[in-house]
Amino acid sequence: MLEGFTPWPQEFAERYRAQGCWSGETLGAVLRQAAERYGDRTALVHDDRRIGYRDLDAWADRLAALFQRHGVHSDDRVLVQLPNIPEFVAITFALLRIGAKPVFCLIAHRETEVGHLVRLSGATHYVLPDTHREFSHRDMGERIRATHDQLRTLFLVGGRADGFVSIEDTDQEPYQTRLPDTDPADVAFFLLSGGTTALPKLIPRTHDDYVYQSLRAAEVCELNDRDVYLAALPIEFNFAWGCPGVIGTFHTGGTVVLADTPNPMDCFPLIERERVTVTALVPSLVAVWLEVAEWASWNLSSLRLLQVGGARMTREFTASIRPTLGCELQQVFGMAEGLLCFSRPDDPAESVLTTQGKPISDADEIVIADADGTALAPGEVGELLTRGPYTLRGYYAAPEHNRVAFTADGFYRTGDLARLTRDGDLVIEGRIKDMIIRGGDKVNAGEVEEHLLGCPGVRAVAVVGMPDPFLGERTCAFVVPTAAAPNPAELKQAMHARGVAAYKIPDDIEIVVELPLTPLGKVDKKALVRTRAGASITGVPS
Ligand code: OOB
Repeated sequence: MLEGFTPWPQEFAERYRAQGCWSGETLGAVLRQAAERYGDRTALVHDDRRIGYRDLDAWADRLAALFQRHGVHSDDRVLVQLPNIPEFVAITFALLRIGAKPVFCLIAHRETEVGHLVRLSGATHYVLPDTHREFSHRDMGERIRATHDQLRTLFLVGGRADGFVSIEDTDQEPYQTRLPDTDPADVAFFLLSGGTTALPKLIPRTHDDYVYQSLRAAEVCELNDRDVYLAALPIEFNFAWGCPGVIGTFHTGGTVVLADTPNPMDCFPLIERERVTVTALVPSLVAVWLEVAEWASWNLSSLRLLQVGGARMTREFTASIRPTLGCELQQVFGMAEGLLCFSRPDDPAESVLTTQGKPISDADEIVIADADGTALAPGEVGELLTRGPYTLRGYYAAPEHNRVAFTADGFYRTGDLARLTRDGDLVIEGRIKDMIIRGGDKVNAGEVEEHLLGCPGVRAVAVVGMPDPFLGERTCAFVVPTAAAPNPAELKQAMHARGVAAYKIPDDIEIVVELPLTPLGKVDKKALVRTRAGASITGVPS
């Protein structure tokens, strides 16, 4: 077992095996089996590239050999920062096959975030694109390597350069990696937490837990080998990777179509051309799809199921989806940490419109608790706590944080406020964690505050989410300056210069004389939101 990983207690592991949740299959084997079963059926489509299951499997093997040749070993952590391209999938399977642990970074991450992830994960290797959207990842990689001695090899996708290994340099001869004796109960890869603390944490996902999650999600969505899943969201996002996403589609032999962006102008032509049947979006993107669908003439009739999750929606908004897009809505409450709740195809129409459904596994345990941890009755709003066969038991190498993030009996404290309906459906009512859901991105208020405090001229700062008709929430920073007041544009520039991902730079910065305080002397963020929020929003509530 990887050091720093908190496994499930033995009693639970035995239970999940006995209940048939954990099958002992590894993720590397999922693709191998799909290649054996589905052969030349198309596994992946991107632009004009179409890759069959057998070819994808063989490609992953050649890449596994390349990684081994360049010193990637079992248990090594490898940062993977790539857009939605077939290489992402082949490289990840190659790493899984040799027992290395991919750490999924967002493509938007810059030096600050990537550097943090290198240190946190102890990564020794980094896979990156040459350039993406006019940003030189290669230059950023050089700079990060210069300050992180532990980073040994940088693997470049889509280019060649001195000091980098090109992933095109695989041997051509057929090669089949002997799947190493991977322990299915061990870490397969790492996801990033949206974060309840200032800096993102690493979420270890095991083979057992992720094979089960993606398979159950595929079953609930009734996926079969004729389904075509559009990966509109970035595939490093749990939602698009395994809920059921890419991995769930591979279980059932369907086809995954990779979109470059989730914008309708990219996705609608793909839906028409590839006869896409299923996709997943966050609410702020659904709003854009609905607008464009009103006038666009692409044929979207193949779409049978739209999964929507990641942020709250009003009933008015959910009710507009089916009439406009002509497909079923599935509400999804999910998190990189584990628990997934889905509404089901045969749920009553009203509960699909107004609830986030039920957990995908009978072995998931949910408790709604008050501030003292006492379980509340159905209908009462409290913090959502959860435990189950695919919900983590500890963040990677974070013992102190784990003491507060979990209850004594291993329930994860989600930081979400929720209630259960009489039928047992989950309804998310708000959050107690200090996080902003800005469109599809989770922005940690504390992290942005720390960056701003590091900028010249900032004495105190509070970052809050303000209602926004397009993003759901936008990030607003209230800054108390030192004697020389910085101007908002300079502050944004200063954050940018620190190498922070663009989506974390506040949308609005307001210079204030002081911050409101609670009776206990803490910054009163609720008061800031109450007094500053303008017109209330209609579509996507905060
Ligand atoms: C998904 O995952 P993360 O890890 O980016 O964010 C998790 C958090 C939740 O704790 C909750 O605060 C919020 O996102 N959230 C929702 C929600 N679904 C997630 N808030 C309200 N309503 C919902 N339906 O966001 C994610 C992962 C897998 C599937 C879907 C979403």
